[in-house]
Amino acid sequence: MSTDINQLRSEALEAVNASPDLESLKETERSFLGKNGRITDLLKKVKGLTLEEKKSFGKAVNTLKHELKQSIISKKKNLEQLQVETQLEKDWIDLSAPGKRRQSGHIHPLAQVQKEVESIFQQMGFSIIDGPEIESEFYNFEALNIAPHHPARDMQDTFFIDKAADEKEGRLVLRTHTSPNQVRTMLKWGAPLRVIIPGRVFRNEALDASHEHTFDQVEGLLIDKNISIAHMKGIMQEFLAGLFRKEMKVRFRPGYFPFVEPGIELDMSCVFCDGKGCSTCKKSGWIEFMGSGMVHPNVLKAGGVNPEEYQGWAFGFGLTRLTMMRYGINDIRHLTCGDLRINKQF
Ligand code: FA5
Repeated sequence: MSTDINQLRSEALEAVNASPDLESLKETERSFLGKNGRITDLLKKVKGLTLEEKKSFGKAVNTLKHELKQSIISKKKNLEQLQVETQLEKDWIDLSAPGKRRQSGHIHPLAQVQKEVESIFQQMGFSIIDGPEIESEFYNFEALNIAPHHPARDMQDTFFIDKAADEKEGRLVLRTHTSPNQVRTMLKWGAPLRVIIPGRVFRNEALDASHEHTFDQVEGLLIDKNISIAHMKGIMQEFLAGLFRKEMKVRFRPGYFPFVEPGIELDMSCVFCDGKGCSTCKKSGWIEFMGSGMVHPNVLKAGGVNPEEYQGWAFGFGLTRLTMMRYGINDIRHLTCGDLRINKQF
């Protein structure tokens, strides 16, 4: 009997010792001390023994039971401690390790300049208006005093949308300039008006360093009583000085646009040489900046504004070309080619 107990004892203690985790320790405990465990079975046998046998065998089994329980408790503690340590090891972070730099986007140079333009005009009381990129022939041409077969249509080679024509508004086109919004804005808000309309325009152009098929313009429109071109001169000088952060001069030349009369080309003093003459301004000291003029009475009428009561001026400049000038970009195609190495410089 005592040999059996000794044998069982070493098996039980060995099994406890060898349990690799809490789960298998529980299993070991069950197999020795559970309802049908091997030590429990021995205890059941004690009942049938003589008093003398009970004293020695019963005592030995109980001692074994107690010893095993103690061994299980201490093993459990060890395993729990081990579990905590493993978890800590898993969770360990090297706080001194260098961080991972996340790439963050930034505003495209065109959008940066547009924001600045909007902010300067807003400070002078202009509202910012948006208009559709897909236009009707009516707003893009007719309402702007450009009749269907007028040669002036050739000045802006147009992309037409392949869709049935609307009887009143004609075919759909990708707008060739932001000017259609002159009439749209007058029809919507009436006079007086003081707005700028930035936006993307499209022309079937032969591409080169200064010509894109898709580029941005900013339209300006001011309608009120007793308005003259002198107001435009003041506003544009103020605007350019705000944008380039130095005193700027402007000059007028005659220009032709069917929707203004008189039509004016506005030049600004060269930002690179301050009017002294350099290679950018071809030694003239001036840079062509925008088309403009007094809004034609036919355009005012198309916008529902009485030309006897109100007059005003309009202008349109290339935001893409302005951005090139602002940042010294020598090829317009860089701006929309999608190469991040270019955008990241600004
Ligand atoms: C116009 O588009 C007129 N709507 C401007 C206007 C508005 C005149 C109101 C009178 C009153 P123009 O075709 O010149 O005008 O274009 C205006 C500006 O757009 C140009 O000065 C130039 O800066 C820019 N631009 C024209 N074509 C291109 C092109 N292919 N690529 C980049 N910029 C261009």
